[in-house]
Amino acid sequence: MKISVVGCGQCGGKVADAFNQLNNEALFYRRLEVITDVIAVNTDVADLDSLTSIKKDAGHRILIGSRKTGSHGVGKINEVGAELALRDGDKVIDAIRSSKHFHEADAFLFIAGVAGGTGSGSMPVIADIVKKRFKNKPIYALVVLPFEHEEKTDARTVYNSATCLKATDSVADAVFLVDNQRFIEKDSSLVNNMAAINRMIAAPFYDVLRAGEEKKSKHIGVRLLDAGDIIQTLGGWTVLGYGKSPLQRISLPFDWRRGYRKTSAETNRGLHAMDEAISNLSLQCSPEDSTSALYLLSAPAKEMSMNLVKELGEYMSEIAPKAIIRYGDYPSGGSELKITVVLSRLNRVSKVKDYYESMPDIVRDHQTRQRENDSRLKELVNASAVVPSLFGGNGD
Ligand SMILES: Nc1nc2c(ncn2[C@@H]2O[C@H](COP(=O)(O)OP(=O)(O)OP(=O)(O)O)[C@@H](O)[C@H]2O)c(=O)[nH]1
Ligand SMILES: [Mg+2]
Repeated sequence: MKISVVGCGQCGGKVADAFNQLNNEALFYRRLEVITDVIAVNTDVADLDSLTSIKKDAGHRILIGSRKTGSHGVGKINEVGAELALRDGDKVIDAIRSSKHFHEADAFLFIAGVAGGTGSGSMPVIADIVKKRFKNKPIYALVVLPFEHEEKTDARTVYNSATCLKATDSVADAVFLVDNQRFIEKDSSLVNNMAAINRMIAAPFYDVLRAGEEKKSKHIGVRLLDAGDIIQTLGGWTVLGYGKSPLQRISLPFDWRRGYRKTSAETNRGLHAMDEAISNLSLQCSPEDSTSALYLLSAPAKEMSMNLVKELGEYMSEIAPKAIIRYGDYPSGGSELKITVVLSRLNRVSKVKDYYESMPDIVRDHQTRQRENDSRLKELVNASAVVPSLFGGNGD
């Protein structure tokens, strides 16, 4: 499946940059591409300059609202991000239209961090403009949720997250939820390594897209996961997980047919990788709440038997009993068995619900603070009434 990627704001741009790097690598090593173009949109010129692999021209790094922000960002006010996107959205449409391979894209992927100002405000607005202009391509969004410490220290973080999530859900055909906090819970060394996190976000997604685009027969699976499967699976709130198991080679001379021992070792490897994928979901949620799911098994061809595929299918339907399950196998090289799981059409996502439910308190607190602030300022102005003015005075 081929996609056109648009990253908004710093986070969106950086994750889009990671997608672009993966695409360059796939082109170099495998002569295949799944991304037709990658565009970054920002109000902050320094953020655009810090990207490493996205093409440098004004059609790939698009600055919006520079007159209003002086090219320095919107400082977390996502309403301003939305307003500027509405005004300058045509720049993105022009860039998409002039992209050479755009007609090959099966869908759009919009990316943003929900907690900032530019990406959070502009991404849903740009996605909406693009949706109206290119009606026949599905719109997917990948949204990055903030770290816990960001939520705790600043109410604006939660405000931006809730408003962005609501707007994105109303525009996108599917919303991939990625929780930054999950990455540092698994590996604290990632705290200061955003580039590594971004690659971990993009890589499994890229694998799922790539499996159906392979051209060499040795990389084409028995059950190819193509654009149709992915589009049919995706809808509404969606999470993605990734797991792997090392392959221990059994190279006994008489191992010419699949004996019981090998089969069970192979199955255990598969189930282990699937367990890891489920416990590594991009946002904590219950697989039972998914009504549409897919998994991609990738390993060297000789490590993937029909029995393994069958066992994984049965296991997946135990984990997500209400879901229609699609799958694919992807014969790839390497010394690992990898499984990527997508759980879609989730009907319960407590993290999103928590954001929404905390809004009344946030708005009330904000209004109270605003009133307090206004009344204190008024007291100061009143007190200043007895102080002579330096402007337009009579000079005596
Ligand atoms: N995973 C990941 N998260 C990021 C990255 N950069 C920022 N974030 C997260 O994104 C949120 C902040 O959004 P940014 O994208 O920096 O903000 P912006 O859209 O540029 O908006 P303004 O700077 O306010 O104009 C926070 O929750 C950060 O933790 C990144 O490269 N990767
Ligand atoms: Mg920024």
